[in-house]
Amino acid sequence: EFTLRAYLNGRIDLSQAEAVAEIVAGGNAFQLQAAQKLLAGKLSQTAAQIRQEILDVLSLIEAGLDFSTEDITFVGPDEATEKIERITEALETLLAGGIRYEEMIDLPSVGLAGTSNAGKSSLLNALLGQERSIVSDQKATTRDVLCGVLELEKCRCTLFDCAGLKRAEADSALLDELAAQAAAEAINAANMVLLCVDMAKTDYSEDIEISRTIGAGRIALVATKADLLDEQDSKRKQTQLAELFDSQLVVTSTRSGRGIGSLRALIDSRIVSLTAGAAEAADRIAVNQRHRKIVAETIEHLDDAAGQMALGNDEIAAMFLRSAYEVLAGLEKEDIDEAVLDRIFSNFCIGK
Ligand SMILES: Nc1nc2c(ncn2[C@@H]2O[C@H](COP(=O)(O)OP(=O)(O)OP(=O)(O)O)[C@@H](O)[C@H]2O)c(=O)[nH]1
Ligand SMILES: [Mg+2]
Repeated sequence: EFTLRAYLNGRIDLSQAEAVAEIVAGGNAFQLQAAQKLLAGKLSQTAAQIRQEILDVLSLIEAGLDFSTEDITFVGPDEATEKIERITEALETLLAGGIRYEEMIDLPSVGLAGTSNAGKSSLLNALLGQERSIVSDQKATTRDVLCGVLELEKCRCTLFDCAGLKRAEADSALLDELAAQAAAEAINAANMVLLCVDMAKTDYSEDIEISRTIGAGRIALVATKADLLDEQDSKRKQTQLAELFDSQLVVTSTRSGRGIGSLRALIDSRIVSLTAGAAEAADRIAVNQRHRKIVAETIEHLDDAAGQMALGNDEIAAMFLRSAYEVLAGLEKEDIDEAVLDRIFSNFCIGK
């Protein structure tokens, strides 16, 4: 409501209104920075500058048309074509250098993997601080993939729980198979995987097989149920697991709360470093689908203008340049129809 009013009263332009929506949805500090850039009107400024350049060429061509009977040349066809091409290049750079706004909004995902009964659902609940997933001592309790949003110090991500990953067995029930398949698909798509291994058990062959299918790059090894071992056994087991999985591990217990804070910190730093590319992206302008469409359409008109100019059709070239100018103006506020407005402002929720 307030953003819409600010826009309608001409206090902010459309790309700035979209930046407000982005700040509401932003998942981490980098996304926020990029949105703030947009809010500062950097996209509008760049577009305004480019529009001015279009206007400059257009006025030269039109002046030539006005004085076509006289022997004055304001701009030669080669020079005009070159100017138009330079403008096209600037727009292409804007598109290539822009970060995809939609990509920025997607939260990174972290999955809990492991064998059945490893303590995945308990860990999901402990990390989220709510009883999101059913916990029981029966194997294969969790069937569906379910998730929650994990709010960390530096970033935000989705955390999901799923069925245990296991080897396909000839006699496994259909429901078990479907659950394992859904889990495998979800884990495959995750940015980071918390591989949960039960500290209290002795045979880790299945766990090792699972870790191989996931691939070391995305895994963080989490030892669960530490409260079931005394300190000495726990130490011994830690060394054994670190060797077995060739990895550092976080020791946790959802009963005592041990390691939950460290695990949150680990997820936070991993996800932040994963999205580190976004840090340099913060220098770039966030460009959403609407902006990209406008820029691409402007480029098309400019190409047509350059083509016509080269053919000596100055009048038609001027017409295309005018269209390019008008389309690009759509980035801000001129000639925007209701439908576009509705779409932009429907992204806002009541109360925000
Ligand atoms: N002592 C102890 N028991 C735990 C801990 N975490 C989980 N458990 C128990 O381990 C059992 C399995 O826990 P779940 O969280 O349901 O395990 P899961 O990996 O989600 O199991 P599935 O959904 O069946 O694959 C339950 O009986 C839990 O109470 C822990 O930190 N300490
Ligand atoms: Mg479970």
